[in-house]
Amino acid sequence: SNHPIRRVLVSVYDKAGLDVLAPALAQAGCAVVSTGSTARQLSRLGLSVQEVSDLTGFPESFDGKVKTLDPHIHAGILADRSKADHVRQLRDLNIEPFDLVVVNLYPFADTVRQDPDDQAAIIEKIDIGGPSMVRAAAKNSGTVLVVTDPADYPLLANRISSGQGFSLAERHWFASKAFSYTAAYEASISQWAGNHWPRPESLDVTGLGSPESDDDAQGQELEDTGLATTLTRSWNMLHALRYGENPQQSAVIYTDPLSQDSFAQAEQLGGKAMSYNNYVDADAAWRSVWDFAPHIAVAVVKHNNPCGLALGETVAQAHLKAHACDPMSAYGGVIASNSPVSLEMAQNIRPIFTEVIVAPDYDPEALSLLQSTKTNLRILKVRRPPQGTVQIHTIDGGLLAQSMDRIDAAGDDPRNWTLAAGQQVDEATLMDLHFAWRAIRSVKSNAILLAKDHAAVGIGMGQVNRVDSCRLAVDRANSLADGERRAIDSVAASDAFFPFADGAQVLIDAGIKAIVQPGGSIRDQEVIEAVEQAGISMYLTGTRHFFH
Ligand code: 93A
Repeated sequence: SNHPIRRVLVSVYDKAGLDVLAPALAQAGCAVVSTGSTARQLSRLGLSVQEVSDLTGFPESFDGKVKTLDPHIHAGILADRSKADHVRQLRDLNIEPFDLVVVNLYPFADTVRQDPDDQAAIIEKIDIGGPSMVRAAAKNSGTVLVVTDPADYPLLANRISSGQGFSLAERHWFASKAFSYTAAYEASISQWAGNHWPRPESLDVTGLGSPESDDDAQGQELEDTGLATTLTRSWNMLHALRYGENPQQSAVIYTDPLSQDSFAQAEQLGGKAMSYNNYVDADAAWRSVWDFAPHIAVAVVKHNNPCGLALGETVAQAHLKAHACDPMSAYGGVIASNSPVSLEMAQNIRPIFTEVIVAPDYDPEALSLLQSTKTNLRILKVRRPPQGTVQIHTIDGGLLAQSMDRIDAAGDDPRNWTLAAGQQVDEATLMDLHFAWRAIRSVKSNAILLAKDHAAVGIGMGQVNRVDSCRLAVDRANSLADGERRAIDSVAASDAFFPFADGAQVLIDAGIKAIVQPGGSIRDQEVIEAVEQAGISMYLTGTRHFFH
């Protein structure tokens, strides 16, 4: 079933590798048909080619928008030579079939990345003729070979020169690759269009939601987050990772072809290759520090949870305060900063075993210190704050998608908090409550965070009841080597309401001075009474920040 490759159609935007292909085609004496600038390039490489316009008798027209959209091309790709009837039609119509189609498409995603708002330029890069040829050739892979990836040219050239051709199974594999290529291409276009062309008021239809859902407002809100378009998103495989969460799991990292300078596209300036867990933890840390911008914030994250989080006058100070929260857990952690890393901070990190550091930039002396003294430390530079708007969670046979939780709800602004118990606190205490409330967003539920001077001092996370999270937070705050009881006079934040007074009582007994929590439990009154009785203050936000 190895068809000899005699007649070839080449139309490529990316001319890379044609120098590998042209000599093989020439040597094998293939008849080559090609579009404008591809034909010119192949001629320069010493190959004689027939211009598509010569074959079709129709000029490349409308700025090249109509080049290969012609039966002389498509009949030549689609005719099934295993059918006598098709062979007869080819002869009657005087059309010669193609054995090989080599195409790559206009660079749509690259053009979006260059300027997502240059609509005219982007639309110009929606390739029509290219995908048509690729899909036609892939559909007819029973007889036609389609090649869309310049990385495959060396193999292709080799088989052509040796006269070996390709087996049916091989043609099928290339066809499958080609379908993935056009599918990803369409997905990029759909994603861009979905983000840029929202449904106007004049069209009274909701693209999302079940037929029985009459909640138009919610549907519109979901569309506005880009959720619907995210579901059609194509991803670029960046590379395979050594393994997944555990060595027996395989793993790959993908990036969004339309975004740039994102965390997934971090520039690595030193250290070993990033692992799956490194990516998970560093992403969590990176996201948490940006909840505090424009203030300087540093987070230390372990197993997707902060074990330290603090603001500082300087980045070095913020790091020292974050590290001091739980120095034992910080061992082998990930450090994220929302401000450039200074030499002083780098000097402080030097003795601490750290897996990853991620920051928008590094002072040159800081970078060279880290690079020269901590050769295993993965040093990541990420140019832009987190851009993500949608979170996806797979379930068996499906997936859940939701808009990203941010610190921008009404209840995240202290001016909208309700004082439910005790006196209004002073300005400094209120600022600590505000800090604790922002910090709790990053902590896995059930989450309790104690804070002092814009720094976490005790974090209880991931427990299956809130009382244990309270105990853990207090215990961490009070278990420093020097015996200081940091829970005393700290403030506490809870990511969701207290279902009973018992958790709050643990905090009260530890000597905290104020609590911020969403409220909304049917037993709020019990909690309020316990707090009243202790003579401390409690604010209700009305917003919760579960993070599972
Ligand atoms: O504008 S198009 O959608 N119209 C076409 O008929 C057509 N045929 C091929 N774009 C078309 N192509 C694309 O042109 C190919 O996919 C390829 O990317 C590019 C090659 O053109 P040139 O050889 O002039 O560089």
